[in-house]
Amino acid sequence: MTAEHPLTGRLRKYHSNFYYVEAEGVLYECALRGIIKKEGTEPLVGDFVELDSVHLPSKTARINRVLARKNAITRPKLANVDQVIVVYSLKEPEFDPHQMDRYLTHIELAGLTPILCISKADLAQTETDLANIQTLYADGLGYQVFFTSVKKPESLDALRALTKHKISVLAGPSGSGKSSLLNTLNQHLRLRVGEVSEKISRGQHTTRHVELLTLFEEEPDTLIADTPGFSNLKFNYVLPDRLQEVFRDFAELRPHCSFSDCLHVDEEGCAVRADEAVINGTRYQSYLNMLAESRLYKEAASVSSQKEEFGYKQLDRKGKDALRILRLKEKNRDASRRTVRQQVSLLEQHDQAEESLEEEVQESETD
Ligand SMILES: Nc1nc2c(ncn2[C@@H]2O[C@H](COP(=O)(O)OP(=O)(O)OP(=O)(O)O)[C@@H](O)[C@H]2O)c(=O)[nH]1
Ligand SMILES: [Mg+2]
Ligand SMILES: [Zn+2]
Repeated sequence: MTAEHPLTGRLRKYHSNFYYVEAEGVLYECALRGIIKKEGTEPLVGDFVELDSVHLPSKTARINRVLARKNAITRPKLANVDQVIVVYSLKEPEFDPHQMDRYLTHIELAGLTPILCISKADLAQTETDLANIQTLYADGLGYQVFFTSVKKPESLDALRALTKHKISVLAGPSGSGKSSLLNTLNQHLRLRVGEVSEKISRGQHTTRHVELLTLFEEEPDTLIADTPGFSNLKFNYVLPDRLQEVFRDFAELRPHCSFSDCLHVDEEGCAVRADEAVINGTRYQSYLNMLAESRLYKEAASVSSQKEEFGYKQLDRKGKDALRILRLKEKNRDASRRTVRQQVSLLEQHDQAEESLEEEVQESETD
């Protein structure tokens, strides 16, 4: 390494305020150059970074620069990813199509095509359990769907083949069996796995950090990220038009809607709604739930940009009115459901709690 050719590597893990960077076969424990923190451009696991102050004997260095990334996902937080595999168990925890749709949509919004792994297939009571999922997601929507069980390691073969020479991420709820899958692919990994009963009663996460792992020494370009489980993905970061765009269910009919900005709810001349039988009812309900969050986001965004233009007082009121009307609309649609506003705020609280989880764990581990 010279001044013209500084050492670069890939960030594998962030833990207890240290960044672990793999460069030329060595894992360096790295601190971050102050300016990167100041600018708020901290690297994500999967990022390529430039190192300085490299000290080989102690395997320490400093991250001097974060190189441009080709993509990034926010939950779990990773950069430069080739594919995301959503691991959702058939049972324990019970398969939830609305949650699954949230994961799929979140990944599509990041510009990636999700792959579905339905784990714990050994817990299927009837063949129909599996067939229904296959019909909806594979035959209907064209996603790749794999059914796996760690009790039948050969059930992982097809999934394993798909990960070769790629950077893959396992995402999904806590307890769905992400770490167990990796342990089954390579017993030497010995990742911690949890007890389902414990998780349900205590809301425990077994995996605490995102980590990019080399699955097999002889295949250094195959990397898989094990990640902490999460749920309650919210869609208050995306505009409604973009949301409907990634919903592949609408792809064929969308061009025939009368209005180009149709959101396929109750607009006149909507081709998607013209024949209710065309779109799966469960999927459509998932869409409506996400759309409600996305609309709130749009309202809030437009109010805050107007505030900048026209001054605050007047528009504060306008913004509150907009939210109140939305709330009422939602209430009318389903009186028994919590208002979307409340849902969003609950999700925000949940998210903050999850984000502080890593810090808490780090603190308790260093105690
Ligand atoms: N019956 C059955 N149980 C499984 C299977 N895969 C995993 N489990 C069990 O599910 C539980 C949770 O597995 P983990 O691998 O810790 O789940 P995880 O997704 O990594 O969870 P987090 O790290 O908290 O996100 C463990 O008790 C596993 O033994 C499977 O294929 N079949
Ligand atoms: Mg795990
Ligand atoms: Zn439409």
